[in-house]
Amino acid sequence: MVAAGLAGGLGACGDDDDAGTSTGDDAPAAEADLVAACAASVAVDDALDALPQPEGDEATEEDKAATRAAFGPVEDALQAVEDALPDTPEPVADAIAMLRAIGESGDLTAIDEEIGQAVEEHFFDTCEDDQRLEVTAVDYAFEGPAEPVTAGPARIRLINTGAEVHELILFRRADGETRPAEELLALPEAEGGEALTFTSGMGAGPGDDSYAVVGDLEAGSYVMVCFIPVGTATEEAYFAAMESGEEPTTPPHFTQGMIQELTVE
Ligand SMILES: [Cu+2]
Repeated sequence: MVAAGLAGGLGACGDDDDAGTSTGDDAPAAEADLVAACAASVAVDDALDALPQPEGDEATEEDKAATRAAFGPVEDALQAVEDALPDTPEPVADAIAMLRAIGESGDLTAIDEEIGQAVEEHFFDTCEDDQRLEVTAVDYAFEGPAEPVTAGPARIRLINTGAEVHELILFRRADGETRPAEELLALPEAEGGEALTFTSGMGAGPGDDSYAVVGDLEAGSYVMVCFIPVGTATEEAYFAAMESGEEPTTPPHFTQGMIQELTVE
């Protein structure tokens, strides 16, 4: 299971000291088009998701070549963000510079999750016209999001106010699937994968937030699940346990109540 927000944070290795700053001496200041910028930022996420992903922890030369060859739509979307925000705010400029460097190297494992989260936070805060879903994680339950949740693009913010690490893994039930979520999660992997499709994931340590964007949240029946083992108090402990490869000795949070239905209309 992937805890996107957490997993990425660990692998952060792309130190970008040369983050782009807009020069802007030669052109008159153009107006920012926030609606276009917000839409373009969702298009960036969609285009990134559509890239071929490296199989292992490191990108092979073949992976890198495939990423470079498929990077065009990402660059188009980045350009649209820049065009919409002529005076590009720093978190956005940092993310654009990072992604362009990846477009050149083709190394998708160089994504810096801190920069990624900073730009998602920026757009969550400024894209007031977008559907924004706020979910609070406590020990051991989800609170929110406010309903109704409607189909289309959605920005998700997970706020961890608990004492343990939490994640929000969002699955969509297959159409016509009516069994309870607990039953579906207990199925063998192949069968469970047919009943529940991974839609989005994010994770945060105690007191932290994390963000994710779903380009097109389809109408349907969803379930939010936290798989973090009981007693995981820090992100360091979480990653150490993941890397050890050993089975957790405590049950996952969803067995303690951290599982919630979500209907998208
Ligand atoms: Cu949890």
